[in-house]
Amino acid sequence: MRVASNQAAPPNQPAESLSKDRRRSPAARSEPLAAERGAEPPYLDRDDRVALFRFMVLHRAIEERGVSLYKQGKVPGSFYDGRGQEATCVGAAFALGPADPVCPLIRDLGAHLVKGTSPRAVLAHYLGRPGGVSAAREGNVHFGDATLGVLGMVSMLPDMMPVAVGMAMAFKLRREARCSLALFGDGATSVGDWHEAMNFAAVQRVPAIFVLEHNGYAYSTPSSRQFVVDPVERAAAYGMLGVSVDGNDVEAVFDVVRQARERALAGGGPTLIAAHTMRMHGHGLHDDASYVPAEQLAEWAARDPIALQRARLVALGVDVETISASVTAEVDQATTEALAMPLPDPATATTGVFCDGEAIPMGLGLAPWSGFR
Ligand SMILES: Cc1ncc(C[n+]2csc(CCOP(=O)(O)OP(=O)(O)O)c2C)c(N)n1
Repeated sequence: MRVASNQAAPPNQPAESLSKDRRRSPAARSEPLAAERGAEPPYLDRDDRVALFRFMVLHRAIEERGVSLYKQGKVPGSFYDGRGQEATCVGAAFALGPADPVCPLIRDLGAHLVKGTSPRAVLAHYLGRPGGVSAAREGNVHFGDATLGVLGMVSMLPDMMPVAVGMAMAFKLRREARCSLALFGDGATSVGDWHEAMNFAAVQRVPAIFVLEHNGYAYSTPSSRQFVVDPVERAAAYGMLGVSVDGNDVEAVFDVVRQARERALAGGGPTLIAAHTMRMHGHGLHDDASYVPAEQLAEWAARDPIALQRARLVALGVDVETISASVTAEVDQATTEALAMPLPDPATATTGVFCDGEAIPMGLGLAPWSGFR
């Protein structure tokens, strides 16, 4: 089910709020307007559809490299990836404006990348190097770059949801045309904070978007042993719209989040989006996911989000091999540079952990905007 658009499409953000180093200048576009594009999905031109594909490929390639480095003993701690869930985080982040903050989970590297975090910084973070995101002070997938509007994750159960609601409340009180977005797993929906955040957000009609990554398992607990009613149906009980979407279809995810954002900025309050997807690996590398039936994984493998977008682009005549090769080269280069960085000085271990000066403003439009029309 798709959300019906509730207003004419506004431009995503005023042009003056766009970062100078944004990925592409809207003025540089040669594509026709959406209304003239026929078969193309609304708001996405060919460049956008390619960008969505590239971000997903980059997400997967960086994590594959992370797994390899982890197995070589070069990544401290444990390692978690989002294989199979790339479309949900990439599609959701792509629909945000440059000043809209996002609270990603450990599975959502693509959201960091869309917001402008560099592969080099991510790999350096995995490797514990000072050049990593937030100087590699957190666990290897708990990171965020506040200047880009990406919040480092506290926990996924669902502690970032009240944080997203708080930010949205601030935007409402300050009358800023911004919204916040929180991503969380189905395990989070059984915890009290989730209900408090949903209720408060609906009562206050804050501009927040909640994206549930419904991957069927909370760690090893299948959804059937966690809830009887699909969590998306709870949205109505709180007084907000609940929408289900194919979480492996990056363009569909983009579209529901885009519409939720329009609604939020128009004062229509929060939206709960349930993106149905599959975690193709265990909770972390220490978990072999032997509790997941092989047939279930095979079914989802046949619906791989990257393969789906790839097929679309091939039909459009896009040279996907060249894109994939450029991603590999970018990750190779980023890995080389990250490995060349010195390990941190232990004396600096607590530097920057606590705020000892001015707080960093949260994503004041510095993030390169995806730039969809
Ligand atoms: C408050 C809190 N309790 C427990 C944990 C340990 N823990 C981390 S992830 C997880 C399950 C998460 O399930 P879900 O949100 O569905 O995410 P998935 O692993 O399926 O992607 C648990 C129990 C935690 N991180 N924080």
